[in-house]
Amino acid sequence: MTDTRRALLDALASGPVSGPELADRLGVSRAAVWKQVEALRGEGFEIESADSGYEVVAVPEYGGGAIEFGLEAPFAVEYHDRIGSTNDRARELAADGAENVAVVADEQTGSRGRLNRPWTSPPGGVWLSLALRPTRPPAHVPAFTLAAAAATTRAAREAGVDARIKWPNDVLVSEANEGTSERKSGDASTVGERDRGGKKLAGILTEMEGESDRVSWLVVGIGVNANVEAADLPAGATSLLAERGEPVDRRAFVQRLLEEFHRLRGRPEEVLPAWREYAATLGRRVRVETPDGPVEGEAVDVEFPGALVVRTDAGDVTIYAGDCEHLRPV
Ligand code: BT5
Repeated sequence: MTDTRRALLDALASGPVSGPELADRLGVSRAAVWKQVEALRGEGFEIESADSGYEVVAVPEYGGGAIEFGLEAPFAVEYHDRIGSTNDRARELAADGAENVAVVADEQTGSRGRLNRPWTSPPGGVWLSLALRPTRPPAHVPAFTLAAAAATTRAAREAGVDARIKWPNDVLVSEANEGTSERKSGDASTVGERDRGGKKLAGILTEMEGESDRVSWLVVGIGVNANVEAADLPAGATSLLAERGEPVDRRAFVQRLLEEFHRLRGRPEEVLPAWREYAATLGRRVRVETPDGPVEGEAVDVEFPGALVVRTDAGDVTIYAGDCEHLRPV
């Protein structure tokens, strides 16, 4: 169903096209074409039918069809006004064999971050999960997370927001008072000379199923605080709306994000350079909480598939997973 809609939207995007021609191109009956056109009208598309055929004269502001119309990336979009978690839905679809489906919601009621941390998803955000089936081993999966972070950052920058990436997957906006200390009560082990590195604009949660040499499916969940008031977000968060002072066109934003992600996944050699270009972490003093304990030093590089190299007093340490905090320069 979504595949036919996507094919219909692609055909309509290039100009007026007649019913019989659409039926022919899509390999369905004319009645099926008419039904799909009616469904698009129901979604808010204005479609005129003249002698030259069907013509789209107005596209709805947001929604599945709106994102697919003119999208230069091969994703079908399943849109929900409200859902528990787009990652959960994408996992379901992926387990059923879906590929290149983007589940998008206006609001989530049970969304999560990494390690099952809560993720706040009020209406107006961009809550999006991609169901993918890459022909790569599980060891390469972190590169998809970096690609998603780079794509999100690029889309935010194109929307006029000075976004940067904090390793591995946080998209931040620098705070005007960057570098001021933030003391955390009850955390006596640290000097208190730390900052968050900025306010969090977006986060990414990647989940997968597979065997040691083969990924069966991958879900990349991207949460962007788009048209959300900062007051409706946790402390330390920001939104495109708050940074821009006006709402963003979510349809164009999601299209750019998907197109950029699609471009990067096809060019793995460009992922790290793209990530490095936007990195806020490289060159910074950091403290990373790893499963083996904290590591403190200067973040000097990121290596395939997404490991952070930290220069410590005891030499370089390569970190594959952890929570990273930017420290104030000494
Ligand atoms: C993340 O986790 O940053 C990954 C977030 C992924 C969310 C997307 S939305 C679409 C898809 N569906 C889902 O159910 N999830 C994905 P982590 O690095 O663990 O950060 C979580 C922490 O960020 C929380 O503990 C809060 O402190 C903070 N936080 C929660 N909601 C936030 C928000 N909307 N904006 C900024 N920070 C937030």
